[in-house]
Amino acid sequence: MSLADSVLNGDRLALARLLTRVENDTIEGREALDVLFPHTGKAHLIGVTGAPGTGKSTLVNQIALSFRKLGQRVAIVAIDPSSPFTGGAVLGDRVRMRDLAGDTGVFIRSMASRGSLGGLAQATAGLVQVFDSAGFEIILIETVGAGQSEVDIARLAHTTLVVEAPGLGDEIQAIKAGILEIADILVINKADRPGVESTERALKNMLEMAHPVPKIFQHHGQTLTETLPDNPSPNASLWFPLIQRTVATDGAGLPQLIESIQRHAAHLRQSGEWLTRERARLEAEFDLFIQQELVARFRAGLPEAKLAQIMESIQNRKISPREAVSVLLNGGVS
Ligand SMILES: Nc1nc2c(ncn2[C@@H]2O[C@H](COP(=O)(O)OP(=O)(O)O)[C@@H](O)[C@H]2O)c(=O)[nH]1
Ligand SMILES: [Mg+2]
Repeated sequence: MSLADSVLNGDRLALARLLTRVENDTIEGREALDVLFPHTGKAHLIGVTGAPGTGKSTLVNQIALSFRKLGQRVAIVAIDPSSPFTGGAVLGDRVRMRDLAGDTGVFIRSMASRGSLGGLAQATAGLVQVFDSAGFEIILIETVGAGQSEVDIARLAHTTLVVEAPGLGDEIQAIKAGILEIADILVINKADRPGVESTERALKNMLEMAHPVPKIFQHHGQTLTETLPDNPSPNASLWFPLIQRTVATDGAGLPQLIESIQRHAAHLRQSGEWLTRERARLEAEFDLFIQQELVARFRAGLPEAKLAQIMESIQNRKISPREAVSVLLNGGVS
């Protein structure tokens, strides 16, 4: 039986093996993904991002436990650039081991972050497809909030949680608008710590700047002050990010957070946004493979000597890189 078939049959050892092949982008991994693809598209992908130490791993563990109580199967993909021997990663992982170990409804996979950001997002997408086809209904993806890779991974997720913690002060001010734009739910974790109020105030202010008042609410004849705090209704086509307080170490705020996550999923489905996002994601994946394949073919058909000659012309400023490609694609070098 092929690895892909074994995964579809619920074989955990085969699942672990296939994840490694997909992560390493082997031919066998790629072919298995082709076989598994028709079985994907069912899972709810939840991205959890934020600065190191905000409590993401602890929170992911709690979210996983909550969904397990609802009878859903949960996969966790943790992308952690930090050494396994330092920082909060180990502790978070230990928490996971203790609470989730032995539960066959849970599968945890850590992935070292790669040199190339594109490669990381692609590898993550592959792992997620494997879990999705293996019947995991909830897939949690933990990333350290550090820039473009988070934005790429958020594009992969249906629902993105951005985790903050009180007491980071200036760092909150320094959060790029980009990270706020990808947040569907802003979690203020460590709500047992002082400074929660001011953190929440700062986040609200930033949200209002990042998300200009949606016009749709005026069309519905409602005043904005009435609409914004309780928003969104599941039918609204726009989603104003929710702010949720949690204490991941003892589970406070978790039921409300889970409800918000489910509300967001319902919103995506009812508004049609679920399909729109999925289509955009699949199209991006399609584009990526076209690029990789065409570049590989083009370079393979270009003799070494010719490439050297072209590069020399480019370096001597006789022809621009863009012109060189254009000339090559239209046959022959002038
Ligand atoms: N006081 C408090 N500590 C927390 C909370 N959540 C996590 N922590 C602690 O914060 C540290 C970092 O947590 P971790 O989950 O590894 O953070 P990550 O780096 O964002 O994944 C650990 O010592 C956790 O026990 C919380 O809600 N309150
Ligand atoms: Mg962590």
